[in-house]
Amino acid sequence: MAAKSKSRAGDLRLWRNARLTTMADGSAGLGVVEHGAVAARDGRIVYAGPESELPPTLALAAETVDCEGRWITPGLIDCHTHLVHAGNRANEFEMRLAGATYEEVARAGGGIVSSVKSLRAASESELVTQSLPRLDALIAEGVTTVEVKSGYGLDLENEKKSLRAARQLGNQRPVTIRTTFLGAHALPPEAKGDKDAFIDLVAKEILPAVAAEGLADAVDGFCEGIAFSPEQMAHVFDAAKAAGLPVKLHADQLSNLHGAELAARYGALSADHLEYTDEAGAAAMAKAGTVATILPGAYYFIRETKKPPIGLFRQHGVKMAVATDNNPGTSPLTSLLLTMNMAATLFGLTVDECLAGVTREAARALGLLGETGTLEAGKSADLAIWNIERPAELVYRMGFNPLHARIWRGQ
Ligand code: DI6
Ligand code: FE
Repeated sequence: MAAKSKSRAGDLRLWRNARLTTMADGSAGLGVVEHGAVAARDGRIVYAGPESELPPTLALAAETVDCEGRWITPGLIDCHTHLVHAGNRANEFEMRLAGATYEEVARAGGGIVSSVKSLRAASESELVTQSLPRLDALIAEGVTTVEVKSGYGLDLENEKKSLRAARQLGNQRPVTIRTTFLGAHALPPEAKGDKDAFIDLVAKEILPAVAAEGLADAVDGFCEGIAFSPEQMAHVFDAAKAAGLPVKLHADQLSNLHGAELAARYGALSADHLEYTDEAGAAAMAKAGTVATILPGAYYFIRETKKPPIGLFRQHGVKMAVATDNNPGTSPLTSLLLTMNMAATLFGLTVDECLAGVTREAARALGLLGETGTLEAGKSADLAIWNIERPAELVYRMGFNPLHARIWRGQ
């Protein structure tokens, strides 16, 4: 008993003499607290606010860190990645530099299907080994939660292998991993062009089996001319619903198939990309509480020219998350800081929107807002401590990492 209470006391940690962006929902802007402190017990925040109002019992923490005026933000969250993949597609990058479009590359047998080949040839442990450096790059910038999608396996065994590899990443590093089943990402070669039959297989066999093994936290799909129709995606979403899993959607990235409205109709956690989304789509998302996940890395990399309708999202009150979309085909990007710069520079997001997009709104897009994404009592003590003078520096710099320390679940 004595030993236990001693170890509990040892789990009380305090970061003081800091400036906070609490990002608390409903607080103005970033929820800035000058002269702030954060206390955590057993990995959970028990206090975040002015140091002058810190309860005296917490001031006696076993371990106190003087932050010397540094800024503390919530640990960053990358809420949309295809981090688990094998090999790379630098060859296609060269083709595109020579003039081919993403759709042309895809139709010529390149694109997602070439990554499917590589992933199927890799073992689970090879996948983990290849993915860890990408995860480490995110972690080095203060990321404490990462969403990882499957979608390069496209059959039961390889989809399960991808999701197990993703879960492994979370065992090997101090980071929260959320997995998303993206079976409806592309048509595998063995489907011989029959999209309906493949979607049937995904909905009736692969998804239920993946769900039964608890390998997925959510279900996603690619709703696009080069991928699957809204009707086909609805079939997958019905299966997700039956399995009790929340849904997300790659929507309106290259054309307007009204994917945003479909996502909203299913109460999706998020709809992602959204370059071609129209006002009806934005209105439907607002009504459903579906987060718009903005992915400027893919927009930049494929040299898209149509920007997502940020003005409409603001006007309708759609919450916006910002993520890397790390993938080998359209966004080989492993910097969430640079992603914020792109969201600001390319799409005109404000500093506050960018920072909310990689913290509170990213948590919301994962259904994790009760758990992380803001500095508030009760949440996981996921913190990033920065060597900056003002929060705007996190968005302003390109390719510079001012992280001082990163805390995940209090450690
Ligand atoms: N949209 C994308 O940008 C990626 N997947 C998707 O649904 C592309 C993935 C790839 O090309 O490998
Ligand atoms: Fe994606």
